[in-house]
Amino acid sequence: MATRRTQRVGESIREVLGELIQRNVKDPRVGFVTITAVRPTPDLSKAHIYYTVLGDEREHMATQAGLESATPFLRKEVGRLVRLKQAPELEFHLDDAPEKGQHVDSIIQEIHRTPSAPGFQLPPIAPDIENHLIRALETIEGASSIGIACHVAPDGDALGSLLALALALHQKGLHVTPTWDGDPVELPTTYDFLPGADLLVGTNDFRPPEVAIAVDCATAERLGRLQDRMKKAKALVNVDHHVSNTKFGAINVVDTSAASSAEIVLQLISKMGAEITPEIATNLYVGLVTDTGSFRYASVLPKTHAAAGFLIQRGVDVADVSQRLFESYRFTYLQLLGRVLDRATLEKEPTFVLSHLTKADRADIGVSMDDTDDVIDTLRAVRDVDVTVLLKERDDGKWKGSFRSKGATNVGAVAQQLGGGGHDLAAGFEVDGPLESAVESVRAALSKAR
Ligand SMILES: [Mn+2]
Repeated sequence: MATRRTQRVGESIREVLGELIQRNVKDPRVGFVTITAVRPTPDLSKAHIYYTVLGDEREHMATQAGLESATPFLRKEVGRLVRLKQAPELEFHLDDAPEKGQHVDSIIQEIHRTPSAPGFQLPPIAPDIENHLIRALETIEGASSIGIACHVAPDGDALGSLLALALALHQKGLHVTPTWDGDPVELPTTYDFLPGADLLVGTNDFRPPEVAIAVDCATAERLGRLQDRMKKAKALVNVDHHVSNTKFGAINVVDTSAASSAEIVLQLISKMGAEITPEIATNLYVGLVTDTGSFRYASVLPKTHAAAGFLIQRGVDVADVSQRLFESYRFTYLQLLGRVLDRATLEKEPTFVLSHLTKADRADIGVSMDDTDDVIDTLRAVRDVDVTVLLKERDDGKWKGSFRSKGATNVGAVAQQLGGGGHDLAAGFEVDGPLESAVESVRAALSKAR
């Protein structure tokens, strides 16, 4: 299966190789060569080069010999010009397809079908969770209709898990309606490349299904307006990884050792016997990579990476996904970040990094409150400081605060003191203005926490 990345690399190699052979290979044995196709292997360790050359069989053989002796030079140049960390091995094949019909394509397909390595296995799953998984499968398999919903304001794990499961059930010929409480049910810009969005149904069009599956929801409340309709199903299956999960389903496939719901969905889909297509793998990989902060959080275990390896082997274009997720900010985001960084102060007693963003800033730069979500991730990356606070002025003049902790302070508890809530490491709250008094409230709450 050629992924977009291998396709892109193949095209680049084809471009530079044609030039190189024409201009830099002086070997008189080499005739007038036209590169017809370049097929890199999925791991890019090798590229099969297909070419045609004018002349008879003797001239064909002379060209092949000439190209083979020029291969070390060509490989080095290709690596340099295509900017690959490791230049792929080049293997030249005379493409006599014009004479022999379509056979080159079938040869190529054959090459890519042959597994090159024993393959990554699915990571292990605890026996008790596997039991719940099997019960879930038995319920799902006989269902005439399956409704799946993730939580409101879905993140990468919610969307990736939802769409992967929907694609797999669809593949098995089951009637599936995936959705969430959204207005409208449309993929947020960051995730608009996720495959399977055509299966989504609107929140209002969702009817109580025979079997309902909630994904990535710690509580039934996270289903928002869909809660009642999901509960009306004959069976509600709860697939999640949150420690705080309330086991609200009739069947609860809750694995708190999983770093993402996507890993549990992967187990479910595999047990179902569905083929893990590149589309399904991409959705699940997005769930994994977003919920683990690109594999940086404490929740990451060997089995998390094993799941990633398993998915990459099934056709995830890692570079493409990373770029879309993490390098696709609009320029206004940089302007926003500039202001926040410029204003950042290192507060003492208690120690924390503080910055703020006003309503006027947003109007000035032309961004919405949603666009400011990721700013705190840059602020928090400071050495030897545990707590970071970002205050954002809302349209009504109140300050919306975000806390981040690296572990020494339970900012969830601090936020609670301020009437907010959240987790130990990430929490939020709201305080009244003006800025100075908002900062004082934060300082007071943080002082009590230590
Ligand atoms: Mn999650």
